[in-house]
Amino acid sequence: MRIDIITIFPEYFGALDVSLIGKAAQRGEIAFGVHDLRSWARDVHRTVDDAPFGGGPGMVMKPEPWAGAIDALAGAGTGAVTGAGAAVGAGDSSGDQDDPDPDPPHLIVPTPAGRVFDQALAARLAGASHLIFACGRYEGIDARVARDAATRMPVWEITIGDYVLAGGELAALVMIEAICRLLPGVLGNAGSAADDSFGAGQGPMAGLLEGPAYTRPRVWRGHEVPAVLLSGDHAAIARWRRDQALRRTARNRPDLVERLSREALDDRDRRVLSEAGLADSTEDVAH
Ligand code: JDH
Repeated sequence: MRIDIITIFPEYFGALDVSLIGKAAQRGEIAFGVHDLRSWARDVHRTVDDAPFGGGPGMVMKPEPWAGAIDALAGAGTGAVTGAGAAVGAGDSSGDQDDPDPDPPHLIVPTPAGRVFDQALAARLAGASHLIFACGRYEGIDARVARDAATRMPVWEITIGDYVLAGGELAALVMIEAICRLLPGVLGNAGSAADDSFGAGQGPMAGLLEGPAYTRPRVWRGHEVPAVLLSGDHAAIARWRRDQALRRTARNRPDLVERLSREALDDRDRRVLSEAGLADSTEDVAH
């Protein structure tokens, strides 16, 4: 997979050199390109923002530098990255409307006004061969940039959640990590990404949060590991883990409990949930 990122703060993306994603990039499994939007600004001050039409607070990002960046990078899926100001000759058909790219890049625009990012969307985007992240600042990017790009490629306006960040960079990093760990060969532990379905997808724990995990020492600061986990009774361990998952989901994510199908619950599940339902949802982890 190729991932291009357009930003006025390239330094944020130093995080991509680290850990499993950094190693996958070193092995050539993911190709990252981090691009300074100001490279496509034309004036001596390299201006990328302007006052909003219609009035209001703050500044809006000007469309022209974004168009320059997106046009240059959208042709980069298979061949060389086209730099700012590179000539587009008469023989270059990359911009022709009657010659659509069979595997175009997907443009991802982090924005508080987007659809909410989730694991299903991460999995879909992990199937693309080229992603371009457009990381805005200020009050966001002139709306015509996404509208214009959508005539040539899929455009996704996405938020990572209901809180307000100062720009799209951290949202892009969150999405990139969630997407890249799904790519074959990126994870050190080959089973971990597939195991996600244990919680979110198929299987006995579908739709539930994970319960607690423990490792050595068996007693730490006076807190003991639950005895059932040391019992060697695999059926009892599975049932205990399910109880814990149900209790934690009832407490932290009542919206997920609502979505559980009736058939997915046995009598004991229902009893565990109704007892958990009596708990005060403001109780903390110690209760
Ligand atoms: C991209 C600029 C800053 C701040 C206007 C919006 C009141 C608009 N989950 C997420 N939170 N924030 C972002 C995000 C923020 C961004 C950009 C992504 C580009 N900004 C910005 C405030 C506004 N504001 C909220 N309303 C309730 C008006 C942009 C994000 C993601 N993904």
